[in-house]
Amino acid sequence: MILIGHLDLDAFFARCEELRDPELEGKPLVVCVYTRGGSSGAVSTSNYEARELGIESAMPLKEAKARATDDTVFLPADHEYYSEMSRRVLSVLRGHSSEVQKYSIDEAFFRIEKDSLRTAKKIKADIEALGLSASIGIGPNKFVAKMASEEEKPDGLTLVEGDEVVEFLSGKPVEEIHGVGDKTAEKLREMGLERCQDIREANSALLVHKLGKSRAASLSVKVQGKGSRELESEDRKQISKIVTMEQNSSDFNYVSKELSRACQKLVDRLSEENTAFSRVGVVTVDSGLETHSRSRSIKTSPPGPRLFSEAERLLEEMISREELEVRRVGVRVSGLIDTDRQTALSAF
Ligand code: TTP
Ligand code: MG
Repeated sequence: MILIGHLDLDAFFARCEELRDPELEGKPLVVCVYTRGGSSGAVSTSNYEARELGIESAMPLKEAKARATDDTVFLPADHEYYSEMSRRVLSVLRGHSSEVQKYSIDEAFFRIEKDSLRTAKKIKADIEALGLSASIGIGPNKFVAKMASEEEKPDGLTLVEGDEVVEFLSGKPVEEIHGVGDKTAEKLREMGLERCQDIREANSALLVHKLGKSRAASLSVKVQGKGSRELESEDRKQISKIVTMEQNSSDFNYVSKELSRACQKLVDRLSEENTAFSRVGVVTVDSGLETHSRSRSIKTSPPGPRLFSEAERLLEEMISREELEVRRVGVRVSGLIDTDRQTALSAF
């Protein structure tokens, strides 16, 4: 029986810093992204000692400083170093699995063909040898695996399969469902649906009415423990560029201008890498931090000039249909093909 594993590194950026400077170990440590020349910023992540002080990801630096003790250490984030560590972790996974999907800088899904617990233990040991620590969840699909990796953090290993799946999900609060943002969670709560089980038992016509067809469908698949198990491997990978707007907006012209900026950046990168594509998508993150996306296949080449017009069309459909208040907007291409038609691309 094929299972899916989900790996999430523990306190990743903070652990990397402790590894580089073992003197930090045992002290509260806060990794930050500074803005305005260092006078303000936000917490990127904190180690478990700092979390005990209540210092958490995305907290304004000012608030973190107010909670800090004298021995708390603040460090700037070093993405290049973390990316290198992330690559090493992926290569460990590839040594144990035939199919690996990188999901974020510190997360990946992987296919497990047999001996799931033994395989996961070996992966954890190899990651420990790198000086890092990971939590692994294993389930029949990506959604259950991801929920399971959260279960015993840090250094966790949780296997959920067969009859246990529905019960494992039943009591989980709707906010914890991966892919459910603040707004959807609020709508679900308004409907009196607080846990996965409530969604499973809810009237499906009412769910569709409140959430729209596609969101209701994907949610009900998830809570039944029947999510997708398909991993997006390297050859189906996508490239995206997403920008944060200066202000949230539901004005098509304003958002479209930002989208054009994202498209230009993407075209530059595609041009550098001599890559064409056959599918265009638009991604938005709304003011409730929920992600929306829409995509369409196109005839390949010359892709550059058509990217923005296609993306703009998708954006228009998205904004008019869902009345979005957009915070971030981006463009994504997939179905990537190597090409030497650099001139066509840079003609954008
Ligand atoms: P997470 O996996 O969410 O956090 P974590 O690995 O630090 O802690 P946990 O043990 O709970 O998994 O995110 C991975 C990294 O992404 C994290 O180390 C820092 C970065 N990050 C940010 O920069 N900002 C954020 O708001 C979050 C949530 C993460
Ligand atoms: Mg993590």
